[in-house]
Amino acid sequence: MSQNPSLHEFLKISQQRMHNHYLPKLLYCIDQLEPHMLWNKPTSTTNSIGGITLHIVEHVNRNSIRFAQQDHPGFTTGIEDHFPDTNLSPEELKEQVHNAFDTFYSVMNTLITRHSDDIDMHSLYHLVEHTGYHLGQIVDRTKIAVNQLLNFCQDGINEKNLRTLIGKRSNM
Ligand code: NI
Repeated sequence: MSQNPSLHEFLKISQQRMHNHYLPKLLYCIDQLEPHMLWNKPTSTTNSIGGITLHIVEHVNRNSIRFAQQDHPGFTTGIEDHFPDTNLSPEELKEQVHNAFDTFYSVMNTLITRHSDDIDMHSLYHLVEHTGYHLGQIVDRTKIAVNQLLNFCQDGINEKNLRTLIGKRSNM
């Protein structure tokens, strides 16, 4: 079976954007913060950076499970209120992030090599968009907390490099 070329490229873009853009930015933000800053809430109705991170992790994990098992029945509860305050150490939090993003990367690899056209693009598009949305919150909060700019583009995390990476891998 051969995969629709556009679908194949969409899988690759999603995989690499998650792993080479969002993952390093998220880890970088966690590294900038003092441990207590991760769980600090600016107001009583605002989520902590750690809580938002675990919200992202849960969404990534759920998608990995569903993309790995096409007949998965789905989850009965949503994650819209899932912003747990666990007071994990930065190392423990980063380990959860690493595990979630690494698993997602390998699940995408399986889908790419399986050459199936039966992919839930709605969920994949939502996952990438949702991760970017909440990562934006975390980046903004981190900038305010440490009172400095975070120069991702200058450090090589930019669209040009991502395109180059995807182009190279696609030709392999
Ligand atoms: Ni959300």
